[in-house]
Amino acid sequence: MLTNSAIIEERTGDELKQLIIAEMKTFVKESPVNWSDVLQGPYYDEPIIQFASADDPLFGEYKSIIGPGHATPQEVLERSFGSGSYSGGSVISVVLPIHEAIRKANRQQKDRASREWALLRTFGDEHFLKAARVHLTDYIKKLGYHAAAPLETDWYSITGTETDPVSNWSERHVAYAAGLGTFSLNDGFISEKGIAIRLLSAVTDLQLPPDPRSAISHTGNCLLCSKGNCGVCITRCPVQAISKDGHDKIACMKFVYGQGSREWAVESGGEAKSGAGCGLCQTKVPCESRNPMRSAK
Ligand code: B12
Repeated sequence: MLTNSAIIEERTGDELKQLIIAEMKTFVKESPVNWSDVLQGPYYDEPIIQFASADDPLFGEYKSIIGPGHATPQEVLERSFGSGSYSGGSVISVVLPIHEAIRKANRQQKDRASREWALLRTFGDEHFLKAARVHLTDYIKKLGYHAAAPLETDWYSITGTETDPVSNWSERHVAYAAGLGTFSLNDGFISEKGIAIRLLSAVTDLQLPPDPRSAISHTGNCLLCSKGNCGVCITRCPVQAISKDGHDKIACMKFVYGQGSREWAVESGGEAKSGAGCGLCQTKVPCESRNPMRSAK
């Protein structure tokens, strides 16, 4: 059996990427946290995993695109492992496609999330994403490297919840940097497995070859933004929070995490603090489970 240092020394960067990808695919397939007895199925299907360089200048640009508080990968590593410890690294981003049965249930909905989507919000989002972030960083540590998942740190926060909610580590922007897809009209992230997904990420000092970004713009996978011929998510939104001009985050947030949503979460078997979510703009839309621009090109 190879020791951890032998695993590192004898493998190329691409082989190490494949090890991490295989580890996360196995975790998603086998973790009991990714299983609902109530739904008799998993929350998520096989993930897509890609990598960005920690030194990608885009992370610096996010200080103006998102806000000055958005952390760079260097800041993530230095906050966890000490200032002056930084000498490069990688950002790992994971797309988790939502299982078909949960998407199908939400497709039938017109006014609020389905019971299945509400259960996903508590157990798939809050419980499983946490378990997967911890698993990913633990695995990299076992390989002998530092790793931190920003959403598991004590400095991670969401501010401006009354006016313009914004976090200091945006999983969608990280996924964009790793070449996993683009934003949509409604702000959602459209990957090759569509928009009905969840995202997680971690930063490591292990230097791995980055994946390329091929998107023509930051909204390149959105049919309406790219070809002007969609807008189905506008009609799906139960609170008219989406228009051709974009996404009203406050109207969305009040509905998605408000009192009614919390009550529906509990009634469905989830937790009040998670809310039921909504996701109507992510189901029964052309980008639900694929990149619609792939077939439209
Ligand atoms: C705060 C938050 C919300 C807020 C605000 C959302 C928002 N747009 O910011 C509210 C409460 C409204 C919300 C709602 C929902 N959320 Co939410 N939310 C978050 C959270 C915690 C932070 C998001 C954040 O910081 N955004 C930063 C701001 C700046 O991003 P933005 O406004 O979207 O970005 C725009 C600009 O940056 C712009 N842009 C301009 N110029 C440029 C240039 C470049 C190069 C780039 C890249 C971008 C760019 O493009 C973007 C789109 O217009 C993340 C988890 C995380 N930490 O990432 C989950 C997250 C974004 N939410 C998620 C989900 C699933 C939902 C809901 C479906 C609810 C549910 N669970 O059922 C709805 C969907 C709303 C929607 N249509 O996007 C998923 C996203 C899945 C996806 N496919 O996109 C995330 C990633 C959670 C997760 N771990 O998977 N959410």
